[in-house]
Amino acid sequence: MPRLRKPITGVDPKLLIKDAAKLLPEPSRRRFLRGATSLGALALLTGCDIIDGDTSENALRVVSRFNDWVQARLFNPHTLAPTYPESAITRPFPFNAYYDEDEAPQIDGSRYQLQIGGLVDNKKPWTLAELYKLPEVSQITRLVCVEGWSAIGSWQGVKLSDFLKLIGADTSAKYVWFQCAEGYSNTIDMPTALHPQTQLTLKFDNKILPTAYGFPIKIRIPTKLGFKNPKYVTAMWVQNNDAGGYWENQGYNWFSGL
Ligand SMILES: Nc1nc2c(c(=O)[nH]1)N[C@H]1C(S)=C(S)[C@@H](COP(=O)(O)O)O[C@H]1N2
Ligand SMILES: [Mo]
Repeated sequence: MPRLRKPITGVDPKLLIKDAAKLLPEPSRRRFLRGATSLGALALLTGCDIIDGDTSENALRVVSRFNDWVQARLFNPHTLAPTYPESAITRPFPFNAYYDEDEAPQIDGSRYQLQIGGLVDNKKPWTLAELYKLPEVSQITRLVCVEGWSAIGSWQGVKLSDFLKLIGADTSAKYVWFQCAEGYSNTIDMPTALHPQTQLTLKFDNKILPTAYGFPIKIRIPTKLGFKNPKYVTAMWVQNNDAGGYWENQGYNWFSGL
């Protein structure tokens, strides 16, 4: 798979550190930036020595990992993403993927089954008929894409935390991994999976999810960037190892919180 992020020559690691420090609350920020200790601290926190990295791409990766580390610790599982009135919904809602809309996977809903695996008591696969019977929650929230656009949409489905409880998932596990029909994937941390707004989405705008927006299942996470919201989901695994994801593996920040 081709790497997307090319090495950036002439990037000053000191500036990168300043950038990373912006995420830190005071007084840790000032302490972190004081003197030559930052490089050492960064190495300590990320378990990676920035000085050993001879390319600036390496430096970027270290800072990115550091950002993930800080963001995961600043994430408040009780802070809700903003919600909007129906009049604010973006119409038409944009489609986005790493391919054109006419290449989006076409899934036969009558034969579809959501596969369940990993640290879960009941690994029985779920048909759509079964999923549509579960209690429905709704949200009108903003999807923010890393490419520089955002849009407000209306999504309905099952609260992911309820679904995880229903299948007897071990919620002390570290991650939930999602596999998609066309090969896309995402791993999310358990606190995000259990966040009250994280949704196993079956509908857009109160209608069965159209192909463009991920039929039959999208995982809607309004506290994360769009690329951490997998569409065309075919499998969900509860596990302790980080299986990465399509863009995460190409250098995008793993946490990518909003
Ligand atoms: N399976 C799959 N899920 C995906 C993607 C993809 O390419 N494949 N793209 C992601 C990105 S980058 C964005 S911004 C959102 C777009 O969702 P939308 O088409 O509903 O606007 O889907 C995310 N989920
Ligand atoms: Mo995106």
